[in-house]
Amino acid sequence: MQPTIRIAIQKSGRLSDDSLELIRECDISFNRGQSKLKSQAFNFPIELLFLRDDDIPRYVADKVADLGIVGENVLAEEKTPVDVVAKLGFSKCRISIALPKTTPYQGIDDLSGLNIATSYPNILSEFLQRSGISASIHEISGSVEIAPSIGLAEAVCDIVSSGSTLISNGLREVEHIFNSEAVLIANQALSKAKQKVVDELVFRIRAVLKAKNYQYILLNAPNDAIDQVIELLPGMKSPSVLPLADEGWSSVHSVVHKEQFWEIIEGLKAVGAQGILVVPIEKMIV
Ligand code: PRT
Ligand code: ZN
Repeated sequence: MQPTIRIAIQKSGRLSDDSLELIRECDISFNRGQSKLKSQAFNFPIELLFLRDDDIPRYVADKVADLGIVGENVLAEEKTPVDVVAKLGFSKCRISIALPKTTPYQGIDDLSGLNIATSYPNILSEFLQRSGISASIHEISGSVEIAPSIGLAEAVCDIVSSGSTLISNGLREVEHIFNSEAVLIANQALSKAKQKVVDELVFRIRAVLKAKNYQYILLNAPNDAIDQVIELLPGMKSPSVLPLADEGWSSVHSVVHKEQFWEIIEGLKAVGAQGILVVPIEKMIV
């Protein structure tokens, strides 16, 4: 019998919805009561544990959970010994240093001697060391953005996503020091049996994540344009070409990367493709 693995997920916050959605997209079903601390999946040997995000790396390192989903910022700050199994592509943000917009800034040397407020003292101190800058770090646990206006610090180092929090506090981003997104982490000493279940889950996650970047495309094209169509549509291996009942025409099926999509469509129209259908892909195994 397969052992049940445990995955730690943020109880409520910016990582929660996307983490749960990813598990559901892997066709794993579970009930989540509002105040529940754990939930057992019905159709996969996994239990979900709902925790504060900052506690997740420690719980995984201590084997209370086998896996966890957490931001790279938390991981880099805590330096907990866990394995990063996969980048998950959501909760993207950066850690930046910001100054009051009235403070002149020519370059990184202007940070020398400043008092910088942050909840990320380790990430900040590594950056300062790397850059050869000597500055004071004032660690605070929240509302970092108000530190300059209340006279607590001359600069801040905090998470930025849209940048609107900085702007509304009269601050300006001057150095972008760390990039983060949600990652799947694992305990470093999983048993063979648990590793097998983890591998099964990771296989599903990769298939779901890969599919998010691609779309399936179907179109009709005159036979004399097929070579040009194929050149435009690389596909996973090469496109499928099927004859249409209408003589002289074929149907072409392929997969295109979302980033190249509109460019490719223009090319396809130009060589005579018609009836172009584009459908989302749920899972992609290559
Ligand atoms: O309660 P718990 O401890 O579990 O949650 P939390 O409050 O510590 O974390 P939460 O839910 O706010 O964030 C969880 C993770 O989401 C973070 O560790 C990051 O990896 C990621 N993330 C992505 C963000 C943001 N975007 C983000 N914008 N975390 C925080 N912010 C905050 C930031 O601190 C600042 O106050 O949003 C503000 C800036 O946002 P913009 O859009 O105005 O720039
Ligand atoms: Zn937290």
